[in-house]
Amino acid sequence: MDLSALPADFRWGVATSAYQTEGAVDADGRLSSIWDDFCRTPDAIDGGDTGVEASDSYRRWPADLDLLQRLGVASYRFSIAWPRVQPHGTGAVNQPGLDHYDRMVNDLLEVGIQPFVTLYHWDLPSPLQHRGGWVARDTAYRFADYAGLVAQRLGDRVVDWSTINEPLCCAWIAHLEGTMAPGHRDLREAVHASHHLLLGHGLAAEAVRAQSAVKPSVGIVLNLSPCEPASPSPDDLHAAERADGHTNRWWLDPLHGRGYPNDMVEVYGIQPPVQPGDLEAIATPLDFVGVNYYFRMKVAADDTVATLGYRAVPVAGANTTAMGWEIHPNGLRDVLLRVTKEYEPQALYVTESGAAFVDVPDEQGYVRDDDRADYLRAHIEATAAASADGAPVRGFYSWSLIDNFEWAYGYRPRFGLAYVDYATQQRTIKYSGETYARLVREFQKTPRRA
Ligand code: IFM
Repeated sequence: MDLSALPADFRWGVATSAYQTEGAVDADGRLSSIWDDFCRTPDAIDGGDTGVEASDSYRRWPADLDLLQRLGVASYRFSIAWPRVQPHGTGAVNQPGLDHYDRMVNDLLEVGIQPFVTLYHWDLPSPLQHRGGWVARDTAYRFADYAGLVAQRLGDRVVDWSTINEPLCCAWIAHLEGTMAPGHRDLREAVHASHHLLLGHGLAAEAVRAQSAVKPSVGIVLNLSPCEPASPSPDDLHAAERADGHTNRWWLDPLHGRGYPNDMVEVYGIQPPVQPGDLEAIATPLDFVGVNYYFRMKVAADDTVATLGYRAVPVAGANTTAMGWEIHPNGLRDVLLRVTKEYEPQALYVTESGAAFVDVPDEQGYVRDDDRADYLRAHIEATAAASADGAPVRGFYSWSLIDNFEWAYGYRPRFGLAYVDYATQQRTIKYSGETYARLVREFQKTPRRA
């Protein structure tokens, strides 16, 4: 594998999020989040699964730290649970909740692993949802307050911060498609939520900068997909532009000072509720853009689909993961180069790349997941290819450290580099995890350009 284009200080990491892994939903003063509520909604989650236990990471942090060390990664991207730190979403810090993350940061630094903190990975405190959630402008201000409180405590040691993970999911999937918390289906709500998420990002980024004792590197994490027409017909070409607007440009444009794309405002027929100063706040300079990449989209025009007028079509003959997502590593190269060319970011991180496959553990709990190892290698190669062509990509985070709660899909899809036996919560590094550890070791041994 040719990784020579990657910089010498390229950062190898793994990622998780709080609600997907922690469990312990009542511990140390934590209160409910919208995902706890959504999991109680009949038929919302496959198999009626919930995050009540998840991978028990809140209590098993030492075991997860041990895995991180065995993988030899330089950085751990994890999220902080807002409902642990500020259980009501406002007011004073719940110290025991924040103490947990303080300990994690210290433990990571002690073994030479850089913490990469995500402030919001979807677990909005329920009391804020009762006041309108992200549809309400006030939530953006509450998010900035929370971000400032966390930075006040951790910002003397944490350098890398991402504000929001995948605003696309929080706005479109959670408020338009209705399959993520809070499970609404309302275009106006979705557009308003999208604006308040971006505003929350901008205000929170400034709060982190104001409260950190060491100079922070602050960015946002977007799930981006190349959007390609299913055929060369003009209708499909326009459909692909709309898909790109909805998936990529709606986020990238305002974050880079270009405001919301007019073509999409027209498609939605709804103006985002922009107030004076908002677009400037949203366009606060980004130290990096985090890219989560899972699949490309092929789209065909379809008048029967409300508002957007397109549908995703399967790619003939494509290999797919257990999620049914096409395996297309070149799409990662494409999105990294596209962001580089059109938005000129300071730095890029691949903040998530990974795949669910059907894992069959042997008697010792070991999973020989060649499919996931191949996937990993191919996406790392695509990252190196983007770097060779000029993308300022500084790190790669595999999703995920361990198997965890895959939202509405429950526990069936497994993305981990380590297998979790949910009956015992025992972790066993899979073949893909060993492959990643080997690759990281080899990379560190090979001399490279500075
Ligand atoms: O598990 C999710 C994660 O929470 C956000 N990015 C995509 C992953 C796989 O679906």
